[in-house]
Parts: sequence; C-alpha cells; structure tokens
Amino acid sequence: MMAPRGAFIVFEGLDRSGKTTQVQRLVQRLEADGRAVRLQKFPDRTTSIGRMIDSYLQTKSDLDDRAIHLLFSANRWECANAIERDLAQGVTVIADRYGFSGIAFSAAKGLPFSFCLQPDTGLPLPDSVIYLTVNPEVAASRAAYGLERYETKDIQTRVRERFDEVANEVQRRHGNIWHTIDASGSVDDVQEKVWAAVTSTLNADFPSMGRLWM
Ligand code: NYM
Repeated sequence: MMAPRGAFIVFEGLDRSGKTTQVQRLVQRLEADGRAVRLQKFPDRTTSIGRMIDSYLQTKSDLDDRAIHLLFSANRWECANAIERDLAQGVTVIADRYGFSGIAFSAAKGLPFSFCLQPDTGLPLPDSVIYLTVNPEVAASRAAYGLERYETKDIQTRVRERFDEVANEVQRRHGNIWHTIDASGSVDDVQEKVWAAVTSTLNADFPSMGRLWM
C-alpha cells in the first residue's frame, strides 16, 4: 500500500508577526512527534533568483514592481517540484510564506489583484494556511522592525488590508483552508492555537493535492 501523502501547511503573516518563531517551534514539535517534516522558506534566498530577491529586499537593487512580483513567483515555481516530491513521499511540508504574501505585498503597492494572482496559478495548493495577524502597532514595536523594504507601519497596514482580500478569495476558490490566528499573545499562547489548527489539518482526511487558483 502507498504511504499517505504528507500535508502541505503554509504560514503567512505581517512582518514581525512572530511567524518564523512559531514555524520553528512547530517543526520541532512535529519532529518530536515522530513526523518527517521539511521547512521551506519563501523567498528561498539560496537560489540565484532568491539572491536577486534578497538584494531587492535589502534595497541594494531596484526593480520594476511587476518584475519583482514575477521573480517571487518564479522562486516558488523553482521549488514546486521538490515540494510535490516530498508530499508524495509522506513528508509534511511547512512553508514560511507562499503566494498569498506575494499577492498581499504586491497589491499593497498598487498592482492589480488579478495580475498578482496569475503567475502562481497551478502551484501546489496548501491543505491549510495559517495566517498570523497582529496589529501593525504591535508589530512595529517588536525587534528589528524597519530593516528591510516594506517594513514600515504604513505599508504593513495596507498589506494587512490586502491579506483580508486574499483570505476571501481563498475561501471563494478553495473553501475552508484559511485559519486566522491572533498573534499578539505570548509565544506559548500563540503556539497552542497554531498546534490546534495544525493537528486538525493533520488528523483530517486531506484529498489528493490540488492546484492553487484552479
Ligand atoms: N514577500 C514575500 C513579497 O513581497 N512577495 C512574496 O511573494 C513573498 C514570499 O518579502 N516583507 C515579502 C514579504 C517580506 C519579505 O519575507 C521577506 P521574510 O519572511 O521577512 O523573509
């Protein structure tokens, strides 16, 4: 009998929402539970496309808004085969950001929503999206805010509004895969909420892998 496929769980959130800390804790917890897990960070700054993105985010280079949007998407496409391969082999894949950030950040800059969605069409569809919300005031007060492009309260406020539109679109196209979690509590409190959402996904009978926006 074939092993059941792994779950694909995506984390999204504003900058400084505590997302990376929560993802790391979750991966440790799943491993301690005996599960095969792989963490995939987006942007993946280790590839040649990822290095162009890194340079853009650190404001060492400038790019047209559409060009950088397409690079973020290309960065997901170059990792898509590895994600599918791992899922097929029963590995749980946790992504720290995915195409939903792509839409929210680019749409916040004024690009049309339909343009933002298009290049990701057909990517592996997550079984669950965990969106950590935090008031931009709280995020702004957290450490290291403001080091990269987009890390201002004004931009984060607009990104947050766009994330709400993304959540509606996900609901419309893909049903109930989006879980919003208030991340303004302590790391432990937020982790318990994350764990509840993740275990409900892992314990459900998830279907064969779908395709994003299709
Ligand atoms: N970002 C991330 C985008 O603008 N588009 C995308 O498609 C993705 C995946 O990059 N401010 C933005 C969101 C973040 C920044 O993320 C890098 P992180 O998690 O700080 O490395």
